[in-house]
Amino acid sequence: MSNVYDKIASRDSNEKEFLQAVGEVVDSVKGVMDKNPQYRDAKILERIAEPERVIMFRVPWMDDKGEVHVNRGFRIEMNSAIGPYKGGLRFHPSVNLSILKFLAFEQVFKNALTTLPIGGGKGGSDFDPKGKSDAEVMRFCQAFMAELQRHIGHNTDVPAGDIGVGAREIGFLFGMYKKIRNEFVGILTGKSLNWGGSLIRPEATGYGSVYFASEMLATRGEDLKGKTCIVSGSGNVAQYTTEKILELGGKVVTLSDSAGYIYDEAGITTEKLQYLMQLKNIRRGRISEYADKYSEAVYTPVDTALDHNPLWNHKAECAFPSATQNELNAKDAQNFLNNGGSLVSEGANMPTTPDGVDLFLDNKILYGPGKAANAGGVAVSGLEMSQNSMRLKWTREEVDAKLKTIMKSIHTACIDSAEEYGSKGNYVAGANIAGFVKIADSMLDHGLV
Ligand code: NDP
Ligand code: 2IT
Repeated sequence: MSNVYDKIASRDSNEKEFLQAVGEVVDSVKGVMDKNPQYRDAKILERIAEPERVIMFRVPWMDDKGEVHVNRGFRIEMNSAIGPYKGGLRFHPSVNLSILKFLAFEQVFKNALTTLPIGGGKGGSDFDPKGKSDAEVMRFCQAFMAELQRHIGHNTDVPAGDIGVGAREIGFLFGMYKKIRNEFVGILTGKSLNWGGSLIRPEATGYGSVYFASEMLATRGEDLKGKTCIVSGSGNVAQYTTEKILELGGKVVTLSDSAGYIYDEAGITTEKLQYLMQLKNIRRGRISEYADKYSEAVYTPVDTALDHNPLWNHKAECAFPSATQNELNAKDAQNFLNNGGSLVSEGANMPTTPDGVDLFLDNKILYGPGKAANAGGVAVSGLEMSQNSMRLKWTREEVDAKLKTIMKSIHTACIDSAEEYGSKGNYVAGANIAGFVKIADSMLDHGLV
């Protein structure tokens, strides 16, 4: 690849996911760098790929039996050129520096695309909330915030949820911040409605991903009505992606978790989705239970011996990967294409491996990369911050309308930037270029800091 990439790769050689995310952007912006020597002179790419600050800390907590545990906490403050650091917290045993740096790096570009004044960051812990009691989760969140509170602030860094961090965790984290600091401010988004949350924030990532898909389809005179869709995951993003697809007349036939997936050929109905939400959000159960409840659905457990995931090998026009990074590889992409698949909208961050992305681009299907397609979540987080600052609340309709407008403008920015740099119809190039130029110009304005 390029000189810049080689330098980053040799310095962070053990950070596989981070290098994957950086490599894609470096590739996309080559033409921009050639046309704009000022970016090269100011070493903008090198600076964007280096976090402004990385905070790592010990999180000691006690389980219900009185045993002490030590987890590792992180906050990556990646880039503040266009606003306070903004991005989620992930609690998952796989969390490490590479994963959080890739997420923080992508967040910088995503946030720039939202049109809102938010910089990029990400954080989390290798803590696994699965199988823990509410009291254990609370003690962990309190221990995590006891340190994180020193580093965040409503004008500095505003975390939110991600995998393993939902309304329950945000509540415990907020409570601890408020107690330690004795101030009630919008230092987190994804808050509950009673105490500063925004309407539509829980729905925003899933709804936004479907709005982005609708925008892509509209370029070909199509819509979602009657289309069969594969959705992966069964958490926040997957649930509201499914809800919006159903509302727009599409059919969803799959959902998954880390243990396996269900295929429901008849289609997931509103009633079945209600059951799923109860199952996942209240009972915290497994997706296999969906097939126990609805006998028409088939459950397939994960088979690690396979070189592909059979989830992506069902006949469908549209796919909405909404679980995690690198969940869809080249074999899966080929299976999806062989079955007539023509649209992918990524609710998850970086769910497709680079060779899978190449296949989608080579076949010229409608492929919306995560940093564009899933930006609705952080966009409504930005709107939550605005409402907190005003100490006012917009209605559901107002927030939804703003979300739609933002997704439309992200789509337009992708199309326009791709075309300007000779990659017509390539949303990956478009998203990376549009985000990059905005951040790069802001960094130039600020001088060498
Ligand atoms: P949740 O924790 O609500 O749900 C995550 C879902 O993905 C669960 O079904 C989970 O299964 C599955 N999953 C997680 N890790 C793995 C894994 N290693 N292999 C297979 N399945 C896995 O998280 P969200 O729905 O919030 O996040 C999903 C994706 O969307 C992530 O990539 C996240 O970064 C991205 N995203 C989220 C946003 C948000 O606003 N929440 C905004 C933009 C992007 P299990 O329960 O078995 O772990
Ligand atoms: O990946 C993401 O954009 C998120 N997890 C949401 C971040 C946010 O600040 O709302």
